[in-house]
Amino acid sequence: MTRKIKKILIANRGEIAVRVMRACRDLDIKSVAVFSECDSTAFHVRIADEAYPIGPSPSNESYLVFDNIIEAARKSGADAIHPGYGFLSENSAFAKRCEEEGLVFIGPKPDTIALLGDKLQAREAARRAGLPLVPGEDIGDVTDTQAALAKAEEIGFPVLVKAAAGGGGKGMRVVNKAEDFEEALQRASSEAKSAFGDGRVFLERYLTHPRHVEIQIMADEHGNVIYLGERECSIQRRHQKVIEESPSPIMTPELRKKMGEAAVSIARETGYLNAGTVEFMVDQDLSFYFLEVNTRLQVEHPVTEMVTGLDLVKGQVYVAEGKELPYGQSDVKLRGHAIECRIYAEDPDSGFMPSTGTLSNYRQPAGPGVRVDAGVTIGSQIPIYYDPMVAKMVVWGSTREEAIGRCKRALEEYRIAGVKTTIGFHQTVLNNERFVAGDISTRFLEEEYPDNKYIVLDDETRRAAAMAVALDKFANERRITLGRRENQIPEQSRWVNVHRRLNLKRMGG
Ligand code: MV4
Repeated sequence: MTRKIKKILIANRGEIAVRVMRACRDLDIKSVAVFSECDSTAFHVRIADEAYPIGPSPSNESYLVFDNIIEAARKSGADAIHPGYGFLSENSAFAKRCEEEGLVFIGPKPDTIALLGDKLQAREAARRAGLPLVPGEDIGDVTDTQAALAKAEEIGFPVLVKAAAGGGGKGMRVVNKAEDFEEALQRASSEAKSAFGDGRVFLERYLTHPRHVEIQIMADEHGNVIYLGERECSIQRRHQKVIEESPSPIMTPELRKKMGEAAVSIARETGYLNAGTVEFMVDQDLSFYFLEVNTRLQVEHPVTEMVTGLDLVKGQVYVAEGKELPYGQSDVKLRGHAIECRIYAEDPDSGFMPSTGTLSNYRQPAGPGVRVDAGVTIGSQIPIYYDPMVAKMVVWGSTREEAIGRCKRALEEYRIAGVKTTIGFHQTVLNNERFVAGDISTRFLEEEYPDNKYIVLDDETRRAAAMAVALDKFANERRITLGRRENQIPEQSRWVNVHRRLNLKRMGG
């Protein structure tokens, strides 16, 4: 059965609300924004066809309140709700409420969201579907420490205690030796109990240097389930992704097929519908293990869009209308390389503290292979209430090397004033030798930059450096014209030298 969606309410804010609204325009569907008090003039409100207030600034009084969102949907006459990511996107009770109200929830069925939100049930579903799992055990009764310790010994240390209701790194504890086990187990369980109201935990053998590689999937009501390649997301700090790319530097066609088919298997096992992501860890020897399934459109979805040429949000709407996926597995061809930098309003020089304020200047990069998904524009306020990500800068190149080059060029073009941003930090990582070689793991940032010691340049210094490089290049070109080729210095070392000079100057040297 197909149903035509004519108007979508976007139960979100910022760049993802804008992204979904753009898809609505492309599909000739009306869009409805909702906004909290501090968001009344926000960019997503201006892009929408209509907009409704849903309460005070704190998200638990606005973007998270079922009734307020349902009421806005009623008033506007929307026939569907897109939840974006975060907020209510993985809330099975909200998806159910939408169904009860006769609204299409653009995402999986409530039961699938509930099942995969429970990491123990997700693990069992993965087992049934034949996915590779890290050796592990359920801890039925956390008070039976003897039995739990026996399980840990059997798995072998180091073990990781994970909360069943956790995910995304919440409620995890590494235990290196038997003596530390009992305390870690009790703490993890009571933490999970107070954070999620669910103290169930399980154990897994702890992998010390895994890569985080995830597979994008898409499923329709007609039994079609496809995978759309992978995203490498190992560059993260404290479970917050910083840079994502596709393809993964370690991927081979054979491994992609194996991981893709594994992702499709768990989707079939759980009756999955719409867009989703199956997360895996990949070890140094290229063995891979199931982690969890994210039942939402992810922040980093544009990376997949850039290499597949497909519009995932459009696909989500098609599938939600009950239509067949407009593309099959054989239509999915990966072309070139995409890299995403998540630009946060955070200060890398003070432990990545959120930096709030008004954007007194805002200018985005553009040009070949550059896409910016932003939730802000010049004059926008960065409120304290929500995630401080201001934009995603995504670049495409025909090779990884070209993508890295364009990424650096685009970061230099960025102009943001009024708040501190992570742009300088991204530049540091993009110049890191190990990153350039693709030699990364989830430990990359802590290993390369212990104690948050990044060489981060402020906007003024970056601009001065860019000008100095340009001057240097100009001078060099003149020398070349004059035939003095011995003066040519490789681009990389020139850049580094200019920074060194500027840093010395700044320090009075
Ligand atoms: C692990 C692991 C090592 N061994 N499980 C973190 C978030 C959640 N999705 C699972 N996570 C991990 N599970 C075992 N058995 C290491 C992590 C992990 C991680 C995983 C993906 C991306 C970033 C990470 C950062 C730290 C730890």
